[in-house]
Amino acid sequence: MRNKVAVIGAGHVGATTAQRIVEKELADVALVDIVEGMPQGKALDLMEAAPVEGYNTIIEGSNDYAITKGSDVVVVTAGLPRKPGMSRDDLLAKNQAIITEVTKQLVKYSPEAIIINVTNPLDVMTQLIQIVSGNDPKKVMGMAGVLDTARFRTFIAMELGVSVRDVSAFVLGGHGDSMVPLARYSTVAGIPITELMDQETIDRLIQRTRKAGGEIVGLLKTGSAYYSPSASAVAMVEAILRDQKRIFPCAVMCSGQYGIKDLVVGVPVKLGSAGIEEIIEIKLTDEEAAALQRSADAVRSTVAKMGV
Ligand code: TXD
Repeated sequence: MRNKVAVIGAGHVGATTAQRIVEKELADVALVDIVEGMPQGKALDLMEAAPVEGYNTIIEGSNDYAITKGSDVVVVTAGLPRKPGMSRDDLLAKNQAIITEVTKQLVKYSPEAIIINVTNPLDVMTQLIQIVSGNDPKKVMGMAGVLDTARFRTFIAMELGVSVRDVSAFVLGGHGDSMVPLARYSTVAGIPITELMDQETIDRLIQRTRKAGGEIVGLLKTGSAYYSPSASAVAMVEAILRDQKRIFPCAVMCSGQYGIKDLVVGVPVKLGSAGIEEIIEIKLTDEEAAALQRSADAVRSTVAKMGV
């Protein structure tokens, strides 16, 4: 049986996500955007790349959500991205209206689908999707931690001159400047980075990770990152469709884990065909726990601004 993934929003992140999914032959793709002709054009372009690249998957584009019917997974990227000088929270009002509408549409056509949100402010929009959809919380999640850890891994590998493949990293908390990268759980071939770098270097890499999204926005000037965000979203799609039981940091609704309740925030989870199959709780130091609480408080105060 062929799997189906709907990608909502055919902009930078959405189009690249769709491209990665069809190229990897993970699923057929339904690509939706409000701009007339644009998702149709990008989908047709990707269909015409298939003979050259050799993929057998099918992609269709439309302005009508009817094409998303029966999707196994939906990736939501609709909304406005940041411009230089904007924080992720500056996007709140505009993206709240968009995400509310998008969620109603996608639930109408795919009530059983697992939803992966990418739109910012990430944790808050994921919470909104959870509220509007009324879905099982196991089936709603946001992509941030996979990207944040990828960025941290990149900077660690660059600093030490080692392969990124041997670097693994751990980040908790909201997708914002308050995210909490955990150095003692970040390793190179199993060796904690605290054994390989001094504290000053680690602090510098953590700061760069926190600001990594802004660094790209500053360089691009007209939008935000999309190659690494789409790669990260697709890793989550793959974990679900292939039931890989991967352990990823994802933005999910907490129900008391880490002392956080009824709030979407980034924590390590097991991802498989049922969605979030487990939230993994690890012991934090007092300092780490306090940083996570501060991050959760920042998310909570933005959630409150939505008035839902
Ligand atoms: O780590 C992360 N989670 C992120 C988040 C990393 C990178 C980007 N992140 C956020 O994703 C970013 O802040 C934005 O909120 C979204 C999408 O970013 P992208 O760079 O893809 O933005 P684009 O290129 O502007 O694309 C957004 C598309 C655009 O084509 C709009 O026409 C469309 O969304 N859009 C809609 N599609 C369907 N339905 C509705 N209502 C709609 N409104 C806008």
